[in-house]
Amino acid sequence: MSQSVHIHDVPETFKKRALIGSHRYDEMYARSLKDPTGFWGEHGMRIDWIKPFTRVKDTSFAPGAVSIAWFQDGTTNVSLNCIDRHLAERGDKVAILWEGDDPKDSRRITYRELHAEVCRFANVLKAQGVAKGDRVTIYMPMIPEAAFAMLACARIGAMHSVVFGGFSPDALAGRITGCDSRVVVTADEALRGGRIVPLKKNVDAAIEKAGTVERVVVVKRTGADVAMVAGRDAYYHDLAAEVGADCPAEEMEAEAPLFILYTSGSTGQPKGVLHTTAGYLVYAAMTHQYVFDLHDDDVYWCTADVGWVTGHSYIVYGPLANGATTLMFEGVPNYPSVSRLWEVVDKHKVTILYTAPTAIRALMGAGDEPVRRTSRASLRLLGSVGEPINPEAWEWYHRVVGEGRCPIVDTWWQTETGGILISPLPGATRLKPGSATRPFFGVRPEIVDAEAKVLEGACEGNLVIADSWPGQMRTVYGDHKRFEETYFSAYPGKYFTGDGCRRDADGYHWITGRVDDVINVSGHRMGTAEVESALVAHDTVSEAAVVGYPHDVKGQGIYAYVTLMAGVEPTEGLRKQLVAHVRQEIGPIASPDVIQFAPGLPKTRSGKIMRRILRKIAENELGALGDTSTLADPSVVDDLVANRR
Ligand code: 6R9
Repeated sequence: MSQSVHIHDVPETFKKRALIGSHRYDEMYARSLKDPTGFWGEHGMRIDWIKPFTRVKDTSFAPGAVSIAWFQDGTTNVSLNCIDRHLAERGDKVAILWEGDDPKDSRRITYRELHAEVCRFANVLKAQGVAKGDRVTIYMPMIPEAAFAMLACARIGAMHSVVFGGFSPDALAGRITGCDSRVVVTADEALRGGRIVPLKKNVDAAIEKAGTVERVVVVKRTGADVAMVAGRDAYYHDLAAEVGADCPAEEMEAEAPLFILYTSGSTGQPKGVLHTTAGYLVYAAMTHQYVFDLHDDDVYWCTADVGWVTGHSYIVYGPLANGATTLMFEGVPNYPSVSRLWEVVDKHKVTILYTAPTAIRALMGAGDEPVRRTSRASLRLLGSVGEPINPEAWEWYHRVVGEGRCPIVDTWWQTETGGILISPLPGATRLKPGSATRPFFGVRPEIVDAEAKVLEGACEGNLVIADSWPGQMRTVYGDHKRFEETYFSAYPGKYFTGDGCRRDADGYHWITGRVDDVINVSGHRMGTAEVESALVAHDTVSEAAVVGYPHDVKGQGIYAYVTLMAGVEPTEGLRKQLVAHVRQEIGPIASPDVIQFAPGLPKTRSGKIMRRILRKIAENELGALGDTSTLADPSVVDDLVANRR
């Protein structure tokens, strides 16, 4: 296998100019493991402190006593670090470069303007009664006001919970009540790919289910005439006119909560992943600087949505903490044409582009010409995130998009990890297409087998992390027990990632995908349990089992086996209804690609659904069904195979 891997050397340009070369990586990595306190004590100084820390690392993964604190006796404020401290030297530098859905729309917001905008937004929130420790739900399009709202929360010490604008009212309601938000920040409508998303209307529907909301702040995006509830809803521009553009930043403890971000797991409803102040920011800023080899003149573009962790760490917090110019894109890669990404690169002279394999595969499918007709001469580095990137897509991204000149950093990490844990550093790491390569400083990945034995050398198994790093999530909001059970019980004393991983003889890591019941559809994380519970909530459905299967563009598609209530006819119309029902319950990203009506599901005698078999059938690996003799009724398998879609 390793013989067939096409290795890409570090380009000369990066050898000369990169922040971290290969010797320096080896040295720094070794030190970070040998002396974490000394190492992070130094790197903790990359942010400004109000009161400096004296303690560095207070972390324990011990069973029943997991607790994680970094720099805990220091105080600071994230918005001071992302804005105010840059004003003296970079006040006129563009902080946020916004590209609208319509190629004619763009905005440049300097650090000085960002300061005024965020202060004003913070004062608006305060006037709505938001105080330190409160939770604010942000349900916004990709417009600068989304970032202003996040930073405004950070400035006054409120936690934000950003909910992706593609989620349905029901999903939004669950996330509002999950953290008892009294205030929601939204926009009248979102605009994506020329299409309208009725955000305010969705908020109204969500609030009917979630009783906690007292105030809705509505930013005007399209100017549509939306319903406003008197006493509850107000337009941002009206509120902003009544407050000043100066707002002092709250002094926050290092471990004060910064944000909650809901993410899918293998069981139950989405969990509120909690990140805190200082460790998160140090880690987001440091990974952003080193992984992207950031220089002061870079124009950096991450195409994620702020509704996902990638948008938090690598559109907003990491880049702004580093005083970078971060591009924020409202649109989609194929509107108005499949050349859009490359046109935006040329228009704004983007130097670093960070996107997802699903976008790369979709654009690769449109051929080379839409790329070739643009220049892309400004690009010097490419990045990938969200799911494994197949070597074909990697090579296309490298050869066609990057003209063979730009290294690709394939960055492996998770909502829970706060920042990148495994990735090449472009000036230090020879690249193997499809491999996330080596750990970042301070990160101790291990590969374990089912018996928790740590495997050495070249091996394959489950990926765990043996010690804490500053960006790690601290708890599941309001449910520390669930935090311990989810991440620290499978391999006691270690953080379990939920991913499988192969390590080759060079110590390179190849993520093989989730080993739990989480699927990754176009880089979006989805719990099969969530889709199942949406399906069984429909009147006609008695039982449902959902698995992932390989999909050319999305990475994984959603395959649902559905058992109907007695007497219900399995029609095409019903199939469409069920897909629509899941979209309504969760959102379009959860739409099943395939629904197979199944009179029975394969179950063990104790009633447990054998997902392994369902996965094999969905993958069309019918020869590999394995032992079916332990099933309560082995004949259901024949029916499933015969009616495979
Ligand atoms: C950042 C983010 C996390 C899951 C993760 C893994 C998959 C992310 C990857 C990757 C292979 C990469 N994943 N990056 N797999 N190579 N470079 O995506 O967070 O939405 O929480 O998803 O995504 O399976 O466990 P999140």
